[in-house]
Amino acid sequence: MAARKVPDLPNVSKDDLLKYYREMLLIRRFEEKAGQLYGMGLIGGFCHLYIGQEAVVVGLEAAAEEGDKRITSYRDHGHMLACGMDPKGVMAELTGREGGYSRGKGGSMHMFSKEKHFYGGHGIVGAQVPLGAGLAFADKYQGNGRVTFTYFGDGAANQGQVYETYNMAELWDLPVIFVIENNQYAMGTSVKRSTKSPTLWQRGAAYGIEGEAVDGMDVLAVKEAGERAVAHCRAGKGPYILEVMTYRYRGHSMSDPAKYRSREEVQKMREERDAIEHVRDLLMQGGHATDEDLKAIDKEIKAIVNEAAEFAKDSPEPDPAELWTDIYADAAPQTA
Ligand SMILES: Cc1ncc(C[n+]2csc(CCOP(=O)(O)OP(=O)(O)O)c2C)c(N)n1
Ligand SMILES: [Mg+2]
Repeated sequence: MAARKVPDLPNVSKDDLLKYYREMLLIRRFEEKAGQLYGMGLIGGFCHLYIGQEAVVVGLEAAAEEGDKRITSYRDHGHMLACGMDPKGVMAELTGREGGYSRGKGGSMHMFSKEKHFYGGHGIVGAQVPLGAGLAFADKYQGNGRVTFTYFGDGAANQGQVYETYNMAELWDLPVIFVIENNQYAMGTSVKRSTKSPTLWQRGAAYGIEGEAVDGMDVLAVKEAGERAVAHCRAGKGPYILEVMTYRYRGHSMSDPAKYRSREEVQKMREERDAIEHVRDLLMQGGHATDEDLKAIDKEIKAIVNEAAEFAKDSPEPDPAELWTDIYADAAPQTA
């Protein structure tokens, strides 16, 4: 039997809406906990939180199918959770423990999951863009019908390698979705200070690539745009660009003093545009969930996150002998 539809929202069922709520909340609570652990000295190095941008990955994952791939930058915890990676393994990696996805040797920016088709976590701005096109090249070569979500930021969108990649991706009709997460800032530089062109997605037109801008604080709008992009790629029409307009509430990384924007600006986005609050309103106003129901979900999510943090704290640090493992890949089998 088809799931019950939410009135005035013909394209979404109550169950889907609750699913998106839960998934976005998991990312937010996970990131809040990561921020706490960082403050306690349990996470070292860089740590870039995704708080504020949750609707981007949750909306796009809702448009993806099993086997589709994703690759992103260093701001990657949300992408990992949204594609179903285990919060315990992610948190243990953040804290540099043996139970982490890279056995504690990669940290926040270097985690991968072959099972979930998550290809990192890349610290060099823009580096993942040609790699994403390479993944799509492999899929096209194998004719397996898969698409690759290649995420990058507004700052990365000013890099030359992005445009070299656009050219090749369109030339070869690669099934790659270029997702520009426009969160308005590249470290302390606002988009307004770094570029005069009003939109980033339209730059694809120079290479013949179609695309669109989408409201990244609205998970339903992101999902819909994602479905258009996926359909375009799976139909063999080549790449597609989604410029997702979003906002990060926290600093660039944990060491950002955030002097380049006002508290009021951040506060206004949180109060007026928050993606989780938006879905909460839809559920409450549609009469699909009570305050109690949503509190119970929050409790459940907090328990998952606490369990992940406990797992991370209890997991041992990697054995020193591990310094010499996983450095080189095994040689690929040679074919005649
Ligand atoms: C090639 C390179 N140049 C500079 C840096 C330093 N750096 C790290 S993140 C960043 C800003 C990127 O901003 P954006 O692409 O908008 O992504 P966001 O952090 O907003 O997610 C810079 C300049 C880097 N890591 N790599
Ligand atoms: Mg940015």
